Amino acid sequence: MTELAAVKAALTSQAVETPSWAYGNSGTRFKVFTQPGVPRTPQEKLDDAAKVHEFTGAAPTVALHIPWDTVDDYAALARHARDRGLTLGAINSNTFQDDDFRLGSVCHPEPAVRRKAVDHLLACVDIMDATGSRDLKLWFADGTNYPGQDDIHERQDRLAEALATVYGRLGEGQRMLLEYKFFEPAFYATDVPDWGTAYAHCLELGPRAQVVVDTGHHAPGTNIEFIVATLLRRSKLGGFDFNSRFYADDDLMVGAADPFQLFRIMYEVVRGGGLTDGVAFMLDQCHNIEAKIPAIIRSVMNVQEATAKALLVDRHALAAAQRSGDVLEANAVLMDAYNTDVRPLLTEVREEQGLDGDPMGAYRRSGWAEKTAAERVGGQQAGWGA
Ligand code: PSV
Ligand code: MN
Ligand code: MN
Repeated sequence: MTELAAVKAALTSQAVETPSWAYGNSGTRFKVFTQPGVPRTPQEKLDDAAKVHEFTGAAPTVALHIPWDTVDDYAALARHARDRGLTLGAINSNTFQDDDFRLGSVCHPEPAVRRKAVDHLLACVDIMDATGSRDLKLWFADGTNYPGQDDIHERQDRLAEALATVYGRLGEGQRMLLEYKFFEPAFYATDVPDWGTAYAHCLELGPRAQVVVDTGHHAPGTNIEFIVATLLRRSKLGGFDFNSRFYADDDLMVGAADPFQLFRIMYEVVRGGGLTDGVAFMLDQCHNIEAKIPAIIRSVMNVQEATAKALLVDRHALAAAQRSGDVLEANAVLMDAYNTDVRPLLTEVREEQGLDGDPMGAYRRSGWAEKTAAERVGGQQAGWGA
């Protein structure tokens, strides 16, 4: 295979998972804006996700959030997805919207509350069995607001115990992905604040527990690509929650604020073998002021562009420059790839797959936005950012 053919093959096989909650109405803590044509049911969210896949050819799976996407029959929901060329992706648990979880969920001081949280996580694994989902994605809002509020050490023990119970319930081929976030909603001590804490728990659990890197969950200036390289080196990178941020957990379109950072991350993914290693490339975004489906299409394209640039890095030239200590040349090799306009290449890749080379235009021309705006009245809130 020529080098160009290998790059094209890698781009064709890359899949980006879109989140069900990105299709619903969302906002900030100040205001949820409603948009015309927004889905009213989990099924309609899948109908919209199918459009993203139809025009990009690169978004075949959809993550669910429980209980936001509660249905009576999950196997039927999986069939609804399959009928539209999709499969159901990660099941995201939610232990942060119940009064009982005021002081935490799996780290709560009371055993009965911890049990309730663990029962929810086990129910999520039941859902995975019905949907055929591979990944259980865990993000805990647990933490404390004041020094002395609870015992930090003991909260880690409670967390480890809960994770071990759920890990033991995973079926063949299922994984547990543990997400970290440095602050919010807790402000003094978050129980899973960083990749190191998540990594330590995953290491203790076993090979099917891996870390999720949400790109919005770091302090400003954090070198996220270093974290990616470190986790990949130990086969502990389960996936990404992609989004972009200017300040904190902004949940804006991936690659919008800092496309160079996304390129640096994708370079480490390519370098570490993450493109073929089961790493899940998920979006975790909300589109509060922009039209949702085109924003998700744009996000998928942004991931593809960063990946294409990362694949174009001349690894031999880079290694030679690095070995000879040629700092400027090494940097130039990387920047050459970053500064390449990969849009014509991606247009070609799409056309070779029988797709329109311009996914944004193709979606606009499809009339889906007008059709859903006329047909759907009373769209569902995403559940997040309310
Ligand atoms: C938390 O901020 C988070 O990033 C977690 O991934 C959640 O699952 C997601 O937001 C949606 O609540
Ligand atoms: Mn996330
Ligand atoms: Mn987040």
